[in-house]
Amino acid sequence: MSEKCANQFFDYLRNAMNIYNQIIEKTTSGKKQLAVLIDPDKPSVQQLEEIALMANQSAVDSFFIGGSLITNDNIDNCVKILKKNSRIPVIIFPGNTMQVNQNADGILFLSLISGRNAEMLIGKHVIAAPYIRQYGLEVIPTGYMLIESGKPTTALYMSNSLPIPSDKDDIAVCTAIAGEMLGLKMIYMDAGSGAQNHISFSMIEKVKNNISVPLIIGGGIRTAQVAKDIYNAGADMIVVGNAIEKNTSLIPEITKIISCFS
Ligand code: 1GP
Repeated sequence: MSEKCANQFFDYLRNAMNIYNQIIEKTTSGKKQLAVLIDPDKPSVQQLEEIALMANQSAVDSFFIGGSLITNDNIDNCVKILKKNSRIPVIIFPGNTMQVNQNADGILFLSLISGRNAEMLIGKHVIAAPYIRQYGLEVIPTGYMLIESGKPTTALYMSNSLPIPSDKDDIAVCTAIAGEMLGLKMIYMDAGSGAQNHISFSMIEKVKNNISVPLIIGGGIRTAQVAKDIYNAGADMIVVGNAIEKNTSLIPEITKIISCFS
């Protein structure tokens, strides 16, 4: 095979297998998705290996890794352990520019469209862009919306932004529509890690009915029943962190529910 043909073949494979294409393919075929959120500060090597094993057995769709405030320099180590123990895509879910990691598969290029903090809308992105390009990470431009969830979360405090009030479905809908119009490829509505209340079913349903890009829902999802209700409301993907850290058997419980949708 000539070098040109080989390059074309690898480009084809890269495009065919990229993370976003897989998310779109699953979303359009109605397959619900689960992302397991790893806070790099928390798990031991043994816990990470256990989560990876459980995720492999249950066909989890993605690992998200990152956090609004990280106090240990452990993200690279976590990415490497996940990559060593699993073929599930590892996607950076960055709380700030320091979390960009060259060993991950992709990055949610989050613009905090619910807030009016210019740094979170575009400022951090300017700083991170050359590194992300250099690392060759797959970039998934994502409209990130923080929703009020009972008490202030770390995400809210660290982002220095106001959340969308939990009962203002119209604001959420208009924000998501604007995000899609700006060209963002996914909408991620987050009640924040450890949220007291998850996002309301009515808000999820209304946003889903008004956008065509995949809808991700996270924050405060603690049981398989709530996961099921959130999928029913219209989420294409849910993100679960804290509850899985406490109880890894929630992974197969949720993927069992997903199999009922397929
Ligand atoms: C937070 O949506 C994620 O950004 C997950 O939240 O840790 O509450 O599951 P939890």
